[in-house]
Amino acid sequence: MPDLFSRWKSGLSRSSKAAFGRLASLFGATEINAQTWDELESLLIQADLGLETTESVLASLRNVVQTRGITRSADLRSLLEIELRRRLDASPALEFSSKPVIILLVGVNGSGKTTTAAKLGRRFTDEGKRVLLVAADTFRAAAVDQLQVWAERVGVPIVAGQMGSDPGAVVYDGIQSAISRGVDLVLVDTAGRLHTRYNLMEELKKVYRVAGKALSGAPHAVWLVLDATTGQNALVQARAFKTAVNVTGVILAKLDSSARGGMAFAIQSELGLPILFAGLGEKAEDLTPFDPDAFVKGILAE
Ligand SMILES: Nc1nc2c(ncn2[C@@H]2O[C@H](COP(=O)(O)OP(=O)(O)O)[C@@H](O)[C@H]2O)c(=O)[nH]1
Ligand SMILES: [Mg+2]
Repeated sequence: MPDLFSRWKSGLSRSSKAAFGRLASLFGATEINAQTWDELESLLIQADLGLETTESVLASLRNVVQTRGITRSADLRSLLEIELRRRLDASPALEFSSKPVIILLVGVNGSGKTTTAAKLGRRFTDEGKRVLLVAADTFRAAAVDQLQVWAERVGVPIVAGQMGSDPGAVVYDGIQSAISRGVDLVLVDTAGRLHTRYNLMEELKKVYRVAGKALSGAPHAVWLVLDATTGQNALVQARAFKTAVNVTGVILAKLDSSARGGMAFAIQSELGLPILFAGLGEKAEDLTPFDPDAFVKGILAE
C-alpha cells in the first residue's frame, strides 16, 4: 500500500509539472502584487482547473489576503492548499447493500474503461468480494478479447458477448449469471460511445434499462471513466454522459500521464460528481481510491 501511494505521489508530481510545479516560484519571498495574481490565474487555468473554478479560487484568496492583511506571496501557498482542498469532497464510501451490485463503466473510446474494469475486478476480489466481469462492448471483437485477457490475468470470471451481438442481451445474461452464481459485484464494460453520436447514446440508455429489467434497482452505479490527459474536453464528454444515463461517479484514468490534474476540481465543481478512483498506470494494481488530501498535497508539492 505505501508503495502504491508513493507511486501515486510521483505520478502527481509529474502531472503537476506543467503548471502546478511552477507555482513554487510564484510563492517566493516577494510581495503580493498585481503580477502575482495574474500569474496565479494563468497557472491555474493551465493546470486545467477551468475558468469558473479558477475565478472562484482567486476571489476567495483575494478576500482572505485582504481581510487578514497578508502581504507576502510565500503565505499564499497554504491558503491555496486550503482553497483547493475545500473544493473537493471526500469520496463517498462505496456501499454494497444489495447483492449482486451492478456497476456500469461508461466513457468514450480509449478513455480507459476496459483497463479500469480489470483493475476494479482485481481490487474488489482482493477485498474478498466475488466479482464478475461482463464484456458488453460487442462493437469490436478486439474489445471482448482484451477484457478476456485481463480477466484471466486478474483471475476474475467473465461473461462475454459475441462480436456484433446485442450489448443489452449480454448485460442481461451477465446479470442472470451473477444472480445464479451468487456473485457480489458485477462490473460491466460498455462500448466507447462517441458522445456526439445520438444513436450510440441511445444504445447506452438501452443497456441501462435492460440492466434494470434483469434485476430491479440495477444498475446500482454508473461510473464514468475519463482520460485525465484530455483536460477540459473531458468535461464536455461528462455532460453528455450525464444527460444520457445517471452517472454516479467519476474515475480519473491516466492521471500518471496527465499534465492537467486540475481537471479534478472542474469535475467536482461543474458536474457535482465525486471522483472515486484514480488510474495511475497500465497495470492491474495501478488504481487507487481518490484521496483529496493527498491529491492536493501532491499537486502543490515542490
Ligand atoms: N498510463 C496509463 N494508461 C492507461 C490507464 N488506463 C488505461 N490506460 C491505457 O489507455 C489505453 C486505452 O485503455 P482501454 O482500457 O482500452 O480504454 P477503453 O477504450 O475505454 O476501454 C490502453 O493502452 C491502456 O493501457 C492509466 O491509468 N494510466
Ligand atoms: Mg474498452
